[in-house]
Amino acid sequence: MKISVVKDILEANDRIARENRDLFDDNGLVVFNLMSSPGAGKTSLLERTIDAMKGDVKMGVIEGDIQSTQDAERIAEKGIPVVQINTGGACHLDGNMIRDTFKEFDFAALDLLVVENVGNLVCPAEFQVGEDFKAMILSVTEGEDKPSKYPLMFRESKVLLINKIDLIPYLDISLERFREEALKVNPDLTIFEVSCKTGEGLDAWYAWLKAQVKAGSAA
Ligand SMILES: Nc1nc2c(ncn2[C@@H]2O[C@H](COP(=O)(O)OP(=O)(O)OP(=O)(O)O)[C@@H](O)[C@H]2O)c(=O)[nH]1
Ligand SMILES: [Mg+2]
Ligand SMILES: [Zn+2]
Repeated sequence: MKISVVKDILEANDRIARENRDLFDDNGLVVFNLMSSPGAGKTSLLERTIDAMKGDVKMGVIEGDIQSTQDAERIAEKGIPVVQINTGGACHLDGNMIRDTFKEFDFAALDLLVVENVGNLVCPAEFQVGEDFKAMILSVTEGEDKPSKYPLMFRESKVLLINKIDLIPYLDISLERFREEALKVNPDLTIFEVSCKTGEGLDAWYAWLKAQVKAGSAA
C-alpha cells in the first residue's frame, strides 16, 4: 500500500497561505507581514502609521504574541479593527492562525491589513501567511552584524526599516554599515531610516506604503 505523507509542515502551510492570499486578493486588500526581534518597534511603527494613513487608507491589524493583549489594546486605542492572536508558546504565526481571524473582520471595508508577527528574528520568516510582502524592522541597538547572522528574514523582506535612529548619538555604531550589511544579504531591499519616537524619516515610509496600497488594490 502506498502511503502519502504531506512532505512537510511548510508545504501544508503554503497551501493555506495561498488560500488566504486568494481571499485577500478577492477583496482588493493589500497585506503585509511585519517582523522583527522583540521590541524593535513593530507596534510603535503601526501606531504612527495608523495616524498617518487616517482618511486615506482603511487599515486593520492582526497582532501576534505568545501571550497577552497589550499590543492589540494599543492598536484598538487608534479606533481601527484589530484581532489578537495568542500563540500559547509558538514563536511565529502561520497561515492557519491568520485564517482563524477572518470571521472577525469585514475585509471588503479595508484597504490594508497588517500582520504584526511574534517578536523573533528567525522563524517568522519561514512561514507565509498569505501576505503580499514582508516588512521588517531592525533597531540600531541590535548591531550591524544581524543581517549576516540572521539572513533569512532580510532575504525574504521587501522593505527594511532601521529604527531608533534617535539613539545613534549614544551608541558606537555606523548607520552606513547597517545599510551595507543589509544590502549585502539582500540588494533589493528598500530601506528607510526612521525613529518611531521622534517621527524622523517616517514620511518617506508613509508615502511608499500608500503607493503600495494604491498599486495593490488596482491590481
Ligand atoms: N528611543 C526609541 N525607542 C523606541 C523607538 N521605537 C520604539 N521604541 C521603544 O521600544 C520599545 C518597544 O517598542 P514596541 O513598539 O513595543 O516593539 P515591538 O517590536 O512591537 O515589540 P514586541 O511586539 O514585544 O516584539 C518601547 O519602549 C518603545 O517606546 C524609537 O524609534 N526610538
Ligand atoms: Mg509589538
Ligand atoms: Zn517559531
